[in-house]
Amino acid sequence: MRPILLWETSSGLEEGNLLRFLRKLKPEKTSQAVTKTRETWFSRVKTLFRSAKLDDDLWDQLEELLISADVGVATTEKLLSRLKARARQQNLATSEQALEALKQEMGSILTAVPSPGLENGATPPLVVLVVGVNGSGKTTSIAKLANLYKEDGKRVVLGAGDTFRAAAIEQLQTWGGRVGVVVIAHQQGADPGAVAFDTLQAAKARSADVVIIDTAGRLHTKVNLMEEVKKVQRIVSRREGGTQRVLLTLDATTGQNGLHQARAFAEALKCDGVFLSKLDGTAKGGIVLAVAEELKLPVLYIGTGEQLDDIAPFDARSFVDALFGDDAGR
Ligand SMILES: Nc1nc2c(ncn2[C@@H]2O[C@H](COP(=O)(O)OP(=O)(O)OP(=O)(O)O)[C@@H](O)[C@H]2O)c(=O)[nH]1
Ligand SMILES: [Mg+2]
Repeated sequence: MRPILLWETSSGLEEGNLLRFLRKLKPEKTSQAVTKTRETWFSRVKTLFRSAKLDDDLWDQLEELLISADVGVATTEKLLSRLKARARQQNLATSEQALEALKQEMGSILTAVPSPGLENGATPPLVVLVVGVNGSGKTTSIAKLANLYKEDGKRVVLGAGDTFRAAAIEQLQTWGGRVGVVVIAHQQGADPGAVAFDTLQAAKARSADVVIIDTAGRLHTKVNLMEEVKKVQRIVSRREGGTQRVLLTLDATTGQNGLHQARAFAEALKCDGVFLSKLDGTAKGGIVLAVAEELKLPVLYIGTGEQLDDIAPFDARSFVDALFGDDAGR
């Protein structure tokens, strides 16, 4: 028997409401979110290519601009060496051609990481455990996702797994009330594993389609707290049926330091993708390239503000176009 897919894949099956909805949302949200990055860095990249000859000086200036946009040293080196090789092999004569090649190379870094997405091919319930350092945007991003799914007609249950921080439970309950979804919670100080377990039970009783579990923010260096979140993951993964995913939130404004912390999470837990929050708050959106290249994790969603609908699914093409301002009029 064919499994019931929560959302249809793109393999010729009928497109679900969610995908249609997301596609509608996508370009302008992405474009707004990278306004600062575009104005600060990538317009300078464009100007550089417009005014300079294809020589070592251009490559040096490009390197500087990419590193200052938080693309990261390793990813910048890789981009430059691929670009230079291409310029040689394809005899690129003009800087316009080189700029086009740069965009293509950026696109290929972003699409090199396999990205099944959270939803594609998932069998209900889709259980998403959200992890990340303190203040990285976990709870807000959960509310945004819950809202998306709810608008798509899915039954959503949230689990208040951050039992550590004072007011964390109320924060999720407030969001849950605003979105109109059930929040399963224990008292502050309770075992987060028990909250996860109860949330899964409640989701089963309610035939939920989507379960999203919040966790306490933690520093990657705190071994006992990392063990605690691993335990929650084990409880989630023991659930029979459904699809379990781990979503890592990363605050785009924290740059290379955030990337370093995220790497530790990715090593400790098997993460399925990144929710890159606060992309609207940084001029250094180049971090997206470093996430793909250095963490080898797909960026699945971006946070574009503090409100419920400030979310966009990540799409490499829209992102690169938005960075270079090539998406006008879409
Ligand atoms: N501008 C902007 N602000 C965001 C975004 N996502 C979250 N925030 C803000 O970032 C702050 C922290 O967000 P939370 O969702 O509480 O982060 P958290 O990871 O749950 O924090 P802890 O539970 O303390 O670990 C809040 O003030 C949010 O409004 C975003 O995409 N853009
Ligand atoms: Mg939180």
